[in-house]
Amino acid sequence: MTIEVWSWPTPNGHKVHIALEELELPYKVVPVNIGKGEQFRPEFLAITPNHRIPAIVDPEGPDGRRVELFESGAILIYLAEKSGRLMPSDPVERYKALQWLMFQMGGVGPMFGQYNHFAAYAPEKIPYATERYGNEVKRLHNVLEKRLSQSEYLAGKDYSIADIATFPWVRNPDRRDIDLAEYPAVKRWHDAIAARPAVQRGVAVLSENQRSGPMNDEERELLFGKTQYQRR
Ligand SMILES: N[C@@H](CCC(=O)N[C@@H](CS)C(=O)NCC(=O)O)C(=O)O
Repeated sequence: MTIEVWSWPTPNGHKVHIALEELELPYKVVPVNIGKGEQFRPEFLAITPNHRIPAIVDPEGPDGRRVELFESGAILIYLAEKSGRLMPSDPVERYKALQWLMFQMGGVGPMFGQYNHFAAYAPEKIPYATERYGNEVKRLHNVLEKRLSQSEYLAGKDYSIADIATFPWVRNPDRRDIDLAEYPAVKRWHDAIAARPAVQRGVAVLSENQRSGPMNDEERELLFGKTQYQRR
């Protein structure tokens, strides 16, 4: 049975595309153009009240029951458990995989995202904000560097959903003014993951829609203006 992936080519979308490519599970992408406000459509809100991609619908979940899920971390855990792969079998490494997945979801994603916002999208430059989030981006890279200088992958010796969650955020380091040469273990890990054929297929999903250049007024309004904050 085909899993529906409601998504767009952003780091949180890439995570799910990469996992599905690694697992070779049949899936169909339903594009949700977040620059055109498609995240606010009723059919998407019926799956996720948070109106953010990614979300999945698996018509054949546990015991044949339909599963609808949002939050990329929960989706990665679901896919790993469904397939029995991408999660270490060793119980200690399994908790490590969950720990680093939470570190990505609670730290890397939100902090890097805020840095992108203030460095690239804010209409005025606010030095306190760019400095605060820029410092967090560097601190989080230092944490990753420390871990990856002691361990091949984030969870341990095996590639796992923790790596899949983190890779799309570490890719394109220049967007966050990061030079990976300063983080050699992160660079070693990044290059190994970037070379995986499934990762290359995953980041290519919907890539023809990848946004580039400055944000237009419509996108700005949808993502950061009244439409975004309307009560639904
Ligand atoms: N914690 C969520 C974050 C999802 C998220 O922020 N998605 C962004 C794209 S990366 C989005 O859909 N933005 C649309 C909007 O802000 O309206 C997850 O990991 O799934």
